[in-house]
Amino acid sequence: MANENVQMWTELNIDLKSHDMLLNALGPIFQEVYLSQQNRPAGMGFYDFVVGDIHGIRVKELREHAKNGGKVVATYCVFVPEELVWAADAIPVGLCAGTQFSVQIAEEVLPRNTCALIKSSFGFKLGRVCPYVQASHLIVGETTCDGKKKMFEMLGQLQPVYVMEVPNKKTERSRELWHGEVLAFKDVIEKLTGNKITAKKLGEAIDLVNLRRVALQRLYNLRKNRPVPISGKDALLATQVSFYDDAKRDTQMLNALCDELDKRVAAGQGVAPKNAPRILISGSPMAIPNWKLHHIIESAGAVVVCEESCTGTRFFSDLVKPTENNLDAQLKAIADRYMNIHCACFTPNDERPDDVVRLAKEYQADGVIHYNLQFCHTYANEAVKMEKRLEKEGIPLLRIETDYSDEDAGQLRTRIEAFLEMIRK
Ligand code: BJ8
Repeated sequence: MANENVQMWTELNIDLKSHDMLLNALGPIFQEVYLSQQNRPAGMGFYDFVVGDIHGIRVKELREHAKNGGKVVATYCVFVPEELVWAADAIPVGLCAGTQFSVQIAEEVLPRNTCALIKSSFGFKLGRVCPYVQASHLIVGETTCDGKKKMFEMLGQLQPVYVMEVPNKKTERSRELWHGEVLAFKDVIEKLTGNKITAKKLGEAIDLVNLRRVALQRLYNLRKNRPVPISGKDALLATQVSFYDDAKRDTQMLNALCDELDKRVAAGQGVAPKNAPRILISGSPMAIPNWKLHHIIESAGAVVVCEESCTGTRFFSDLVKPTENNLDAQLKAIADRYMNIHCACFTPNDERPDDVVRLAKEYQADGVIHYNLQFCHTYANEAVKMEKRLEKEGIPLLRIETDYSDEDAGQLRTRIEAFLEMIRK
């Protein structure tokens, strides 16, 4: 198996030496963060297995698909409508961008004062250490923030890139622009794959992705219980894997995990004591293997019950509304659904603090930790607004700005412990 993988990575032009270093670093981190947890649901075994062979089995499936003439489309943002990719018999893959390892590679080219997510994304390509990037026929970017826009220009010199224009406002005119972008994306995917997207195929793809969203909603709803039946770390991992696993299998595995959690809830069984502080995290997405903040919070005796982020509720809260079997109506429903993602790239974006207040109540959160990556101006600015809004609501908030390195771990631990102490009183 290991030899098979090496051969596959060689064919994908992976830098084997660097890649070995990356995988060798991941193992001990996963052991410390995940496998050391007590009382985990048995259903997490699937996710442990996925991470254990993170660049193996799934990449092999993508390669098989490509050998049979299929295409692989890589994305970085939840704004890219994956339904259109599935409908053309291509496979979408949400690329990870959560490791300091690739940040260091990217810093040879990108300005240091760029957010870690952008640097990590670019470093994976520049260093040829990610088989998912290498196996993709097209990378789809978006104009959500300036750093990403400019990074995609450089990425386009190394691999085919297409950029969708995400508007910055939520006006009627912006919605029309976005609708046009969705139509243009359909043409791009049809041209890439040589397959026509029909109403039948798109209807099936909408159902496929909606079912996965419903399964994730189910998982998150279970976290509203006290005691909470699954750790924040495990729920985060299950969400992260949903970005690149096969959607049908992923839905099955999520539902199997939820069946088990239902039983835990019925038996009053939790992963933390009933009175453990419950934390809602709000802010930038956390791509694999970015588990830093969850690990610090949960090691300090609290439990993360919800993430208001694109690796959390923004990924699955809204479904594409069912329409008649008509392509125009389906494309409009897709455009409408995606415009409901309250990313900080929008101005104004008052819906996001509204969401956080609502979620904090629904999940019985004792406090909110606002998380933004260093050098991300949109989320850093929204943190100021969020702080004022939550103060009015009487919900404690801690603002954290960090990156992927471990340099500030000690300082973060001290601040988080002090915050938890304050909440406990
Ligand atoms: S829809 S949150 S996934 S853009 S952290 S790269 S904003 S400088 S990630 Fe995002 Fe789509 Fe929005 Fe969600 Fe720029 Fe900020 Fe970095 Fe960011």
